[in-house]
Amino acid sequence: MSAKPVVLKLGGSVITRKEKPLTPNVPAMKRLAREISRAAVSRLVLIHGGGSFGHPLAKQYNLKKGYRDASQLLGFSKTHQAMVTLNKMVVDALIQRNIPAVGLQPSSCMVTKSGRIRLMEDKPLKKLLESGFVPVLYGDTVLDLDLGFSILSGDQLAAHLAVLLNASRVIMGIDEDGLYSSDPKVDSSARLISHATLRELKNMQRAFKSAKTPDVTGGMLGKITELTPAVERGVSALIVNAAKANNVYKALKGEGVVGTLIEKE
Ligand code: IP8
Repeated sequence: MSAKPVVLKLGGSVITRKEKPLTPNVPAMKRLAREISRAAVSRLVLIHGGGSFGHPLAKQYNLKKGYRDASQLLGFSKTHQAMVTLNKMVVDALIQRNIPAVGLQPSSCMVTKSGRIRLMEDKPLKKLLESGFVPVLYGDTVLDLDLGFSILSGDQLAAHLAVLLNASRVIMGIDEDGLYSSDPKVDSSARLISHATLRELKNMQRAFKSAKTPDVTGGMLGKITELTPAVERGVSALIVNAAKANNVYKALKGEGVVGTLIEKE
């Protein structure tokens, strides 16, 4: 029997310069591709966020809440196309490191209902994985049964695929060391939580309600909310700082790493 897959999400704030529209963080992408290559995980699905490619455009055209008027159609196209461009850069960096990466467009195989994944043609993804490829998906603009269209976050996608593919682990690579007892940007007594059970996680959710930078798909609170159903089904979730060298490598290898491990109990 082949090993259970690992799902890795790379946050948009790690692979792009979040404050500069449409600007990739090329050194970070190259370093992460090296780390992923060194870790040589046998079945890996990669997902990346939008950062400065997806979010400013999605916000400008007010896409998340769905269709309001025809002027948004161009915004949908531009946002999707910016994500295609970012995805190509990520896939190129992986191929440079001899990883057989293949980009998959969520908008071409998924439909949401009120922002939640409702339909997915999953055969190409499953076949790619079985064949030894590394599929690379991303937060995307998608068609929505109720709203016309919406924004599908990479976090929702990562948790959804972890359940769908019966993954052993979902690793969330962000630009913080993990979950804190309160917001470390405003509270100097904030403490890094290295391990949390589902029950502790639910109690903790209130602490993350003060998001700093605008993020149309939710910051830390959104991450926790998305991960909860996957953890409930026995997938362990690990949040690590992917902006720091070797953390993603260690997380993929199952080595000790600074971060937050969330387990069912
Ligand atoms: O950065 C959202 O994905 P995220 C992607 O994972 C877009 O929330 C298109 C804004």
